[in-house]
Amino acid sequence: MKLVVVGTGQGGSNIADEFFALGKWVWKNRRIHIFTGEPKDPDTWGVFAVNLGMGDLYGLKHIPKTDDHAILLGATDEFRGRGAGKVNADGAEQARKDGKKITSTIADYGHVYDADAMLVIATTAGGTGSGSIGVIVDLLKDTFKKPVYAMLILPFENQYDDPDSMANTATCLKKVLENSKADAVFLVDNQKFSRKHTDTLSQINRRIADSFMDILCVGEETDRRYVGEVLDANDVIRILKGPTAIGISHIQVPKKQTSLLARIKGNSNHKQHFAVGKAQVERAKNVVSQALAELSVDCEIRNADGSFVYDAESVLGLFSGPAHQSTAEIVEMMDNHFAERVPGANRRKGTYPGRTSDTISVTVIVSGIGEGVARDQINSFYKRATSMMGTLKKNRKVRDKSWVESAKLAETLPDL
Ligand SMILES: Nc1nc2c(ncn2[C@@H]2O[C@H](COP(=O)(O)OP(=O)(O)OP(=O)(O)O)[C@@H](O)[C@H]2O)c(=O)[nH]1
Ligand SMILES: [Mg+2]
Repeated sequence: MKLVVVGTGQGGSNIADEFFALGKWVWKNRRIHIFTGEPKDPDTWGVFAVNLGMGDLYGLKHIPKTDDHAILLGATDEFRGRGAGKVNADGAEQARKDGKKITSTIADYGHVYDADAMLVIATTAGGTGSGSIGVIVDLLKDTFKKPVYAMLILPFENQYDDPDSMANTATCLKKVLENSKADAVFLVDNQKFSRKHTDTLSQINRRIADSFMDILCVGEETDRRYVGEVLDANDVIRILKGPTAIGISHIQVPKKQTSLLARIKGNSNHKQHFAVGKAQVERAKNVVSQALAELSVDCEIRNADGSFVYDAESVLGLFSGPAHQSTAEIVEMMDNHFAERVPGANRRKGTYPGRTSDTISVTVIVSGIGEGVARDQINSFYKRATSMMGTLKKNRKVRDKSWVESAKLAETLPDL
């Protein structure tokens, strides 16, 4: 699947930069190109960073820091490349004012005609990214008429009591989920991606981008040795709709025994062979369950007895592993597991055999999410923001009033 990627705001641009790094890795190691542009010339790739802050753009490691890929908004306005300072209405306004600059840069340097889809990424808690993403999504949809996906990075738990972060997150979600032309919205919870307190943002960004590796590669694979049950760009595009989560899980498996002794032993003992097959399926089943647990945002419905299911329109699973592990039995197991866990959903499945010799991994995408933890979390952002904004307004009024009282006490003093 070939993408044009646009990161907006600092976090959004950093993640787009990490996608660029991933693109370099898969080109070098797999000879697969996942962006538009000339594969051998990264300066032409369709990956862009949009920002109000010049400083944020200088932090990029891979996206060229030139006018053709780093798009600076508000340069002629009062912002002068300083950022939106957490006011996302300013982020939205500047993206609207500079809309032509955004679309013409992407039209001139994005090779959009080659793209299967466009992905716009932003964090929700800041000003620039959270304000501009909805505007940019709409601009791209209107201009290029391609599938446009948004990726929203939700705040860490320790930001839940910060009024600015909540107001920005809630207004961004409202715009992108309810009032934008995005074909689907990937929800990514920063908290879920930070496994330890010591995790850095760049480690989190890398995990986010890496979740997309196999799903982007599989349809572009041209080496026939690695083509399994094909899952191409259209299979993915057809299921992506509304709120969406992606998850990936890996496990190391023993390399296939190839020594003469091992082969003689294996062939002479069918019982053992059968046991190994069963263990293989069991192991793969754990990876499938783990991929659901590792979704970019929690979205299960938890039952009272501790079990859980998912409410979604579609679910897609991609099994990738050594060729001898990608058996029909394993694919059937994956499909049955999804049928059980995401009842009533449309199911798509594919395999990507042989690209790795000692790792199996499962990528899962759940799209058109309905009831469940994700929706509860979004509702809670809306409620928190509404209540915090109300409290801020009330407190401001009380404070202003108290200063009026102070000014009264000074009334009879001489003016300087
Ligand atoms: N995953 C991830 N999260 C980030 C990153 N940078 C910032 N964040 C988170 O996103 C929130 C918003 O920060 P930024 O992305 O810098 O905000 P911005 O869009 O540039 O907006 P302003 O700086 O307010 O104009 C922060 O509070 C962090 O929680 C990043 O590189 N990766
Ligand atoms: Mg910023």
